[in-house]
Amino acid sequence: MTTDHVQEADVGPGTAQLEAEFQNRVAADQRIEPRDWMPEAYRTTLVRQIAQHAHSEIIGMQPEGDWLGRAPSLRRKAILLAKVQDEAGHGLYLYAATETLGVDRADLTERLIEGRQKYSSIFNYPTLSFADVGVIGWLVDGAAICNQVPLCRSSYGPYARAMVRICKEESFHQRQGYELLLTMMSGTDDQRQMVQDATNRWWWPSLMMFGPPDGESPNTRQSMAWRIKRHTNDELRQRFVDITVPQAHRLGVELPDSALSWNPERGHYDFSEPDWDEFTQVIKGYGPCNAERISRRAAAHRRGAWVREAAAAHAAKSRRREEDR
Ligand code: BYC
Repeated sequence: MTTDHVQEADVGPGTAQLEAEFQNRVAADQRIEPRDWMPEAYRTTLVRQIAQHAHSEIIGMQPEGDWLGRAPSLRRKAILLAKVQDEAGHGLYLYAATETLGVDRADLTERLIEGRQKYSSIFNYPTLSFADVGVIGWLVDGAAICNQVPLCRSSYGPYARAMVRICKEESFHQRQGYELLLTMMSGTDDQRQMVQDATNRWWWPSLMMFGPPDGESPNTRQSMAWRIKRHTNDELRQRFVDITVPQAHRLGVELPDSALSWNPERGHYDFSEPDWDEFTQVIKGYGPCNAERISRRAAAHRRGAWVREAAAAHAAKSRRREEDR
C-alpha cells in the first residue's frame, strides 16, 4: 500500500461525498438511522422538532388532566385516564427518539422549563367544561393525526417508528372525543350549547397547530428537502379542514367561520386565516395558560427528584453487583 492509500483510508470519505450519499439515501426514501452519518443541521432540526413534540405530549396532559377528578361517570373517567396516560407514553417514546441523536432527556426537560424550547401552542388554552374534553379529542387529536400520519414516513428511523404507534393511539383518542360529543349532542339543550361553545373556542387554536403559513415558515423548505416533513403546514391545515367540516355537519355543530364554504374549482373548502398575531403571542409565552402550564411542569419535575435519585442509586447498585460477580 502506498502512503497515499494509507492517508485516504485514515481520513475516510470527505464531507461532500458523505453529504451526497446522505441526500441520495433520503431521496430514495431510505431511512437514516442513529449510527449513520448525517449533516449537523439535520441532527439539530430533528432534536428541535422531536423535543418540541415530546414536550407537547407531556404538557398536553394538563388541560385534559384537569377534568380527571370531575368526569361525569366512571366510564368517562376510565377513558380519559387511559388517554392521558397514553400522552405520557408518547412523550417518553419521543424523548427516547431524541436521545438516539445524542441529547439527554434531563437537559431537554430543563430547556422546556426554562422556556428555551417550545411546545405546541394548543395547550396554552384552558379547558372550561367537560365538552372541551370531547372537542380536544375531535379537533386537537384530529389535527394531530393529520400532521403525524405523514411523519410515520419521516426520514429519521427512530422518529418514524415512534410515530406509527403514536398514531394508532391518537386514532383511539379522536374517536373517544367524537363519541363523547355525539352523546352530548343527543342530550339536553345545555349540553348541546356546551359542545358549540367548546367548538367555538378550540377551532382557531386547532388550525394554528399546523404552524405558520408556508410563506412565513422558516423551517419547512429544508425539512421537506430532508424528508423530515412530508407536507407543508398549509397543505396539512387544508387537509384537516376538508376532513373536519363533514364531521361537524354530522355532529350538528357550527364551525365559527362565516367564510367556510366548498370551492368546487379547488376541490377544497375555503376558510379564513386564523389570527396569526394571537399565535405569535402564544408561542412567545403570552397565551392564556403558558405560565400555569410551565410552573406546574416545573413543580412536578421538582417533586419527582427523589424518584430520579432512587432510580439512579438502584442502577448504580445493580451495576456494582454485576461487576462483583
Ligand atoms: N406551536 O418553520 P415552522 C398532540 C414554531 S402533541 C408552537 O413552520 P416547523 C397531543 C416552530 O417550532 C402535538 N410552536 O416550524 C398531545 C418554529 O420555531 P423554532 C404536537 C410552533 O418545525 C396531547 C416556528 O414556529 N405535534 O398532538 O417546520 C394531547 C416556525 O415554524 C407551532 C408536533 O409537535 C405551534 N403550533 O413546523 C392531545 C408535531 N407551529 O423551533 C394531542 C411535530 C410552529 O424554529 N412537529 N411553531 O423556534 C411538526 O410537525 C412541526 O414542528 C410543526 C412546525 C408543523 C409543528
